[in-house]
Amino acid sequence: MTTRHPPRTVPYEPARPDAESSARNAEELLETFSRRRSVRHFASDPIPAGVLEACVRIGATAPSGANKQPWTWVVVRDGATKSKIREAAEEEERAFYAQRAPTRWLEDLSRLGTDEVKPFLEMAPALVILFAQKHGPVADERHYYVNESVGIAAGFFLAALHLVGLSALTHTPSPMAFLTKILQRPDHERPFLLMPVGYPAPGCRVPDIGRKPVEDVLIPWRPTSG
Ligand code: IYR
Repeated sequence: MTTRHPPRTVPYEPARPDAESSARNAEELLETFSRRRSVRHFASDPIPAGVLEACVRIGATAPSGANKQPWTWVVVRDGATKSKIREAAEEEERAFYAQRAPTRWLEDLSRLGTDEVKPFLEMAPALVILFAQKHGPVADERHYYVNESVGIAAGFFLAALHLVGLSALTHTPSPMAFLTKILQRPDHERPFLLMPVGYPAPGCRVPDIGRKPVEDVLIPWRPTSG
């Protein structure tokens, strides 16, 4: 027998800006987000107290399948653990760049200038490791649309970082099982993203790459008549 309960509800009537402020806000946010870049060179400056926790909490406001919130965020700040993570990541990355990566993939990466050396894993003041929970702590608590949910949460988190002036890299050394081990996470959690977070190093440079024009990504659908 399935048990279905009528949902409990609360009022939701967020402030609604007038059309003009909406348009202005949208333009300003577009400008702000167009300036966001992934960073691979971090200053060692600390992150002000409370800021990173607030950004994680913003990430954790994301919508998720059946509101299961299937994520765990681990924040690493100590040098010893950062060094362990760097060492393990570089071991995987050496195998990737030397053997695993197909030529075509290496070609695509060449304009980013990435290689198997990952000093940012020690330089950044914090590493945020986002884990996706395949199910709840007890296996019969099911989670739904886990990748979609955790991906949206990561997006919220990255947006929050940018809005508070922090930078990050969405790093995916592959495979990432070493993070489960080093950070002592249970088997039902799978490492999803490793994000060094901090301020760009003085003189930081990023690859000269751009975004696709809107015409290439947005189709304003017009129904055809008949
Ligand atoms: N994980 C490797 C390779 C890499 C893959 C992609 I796709 C990138 O956009 C960047 C890097 C690394 O981190 O170097």
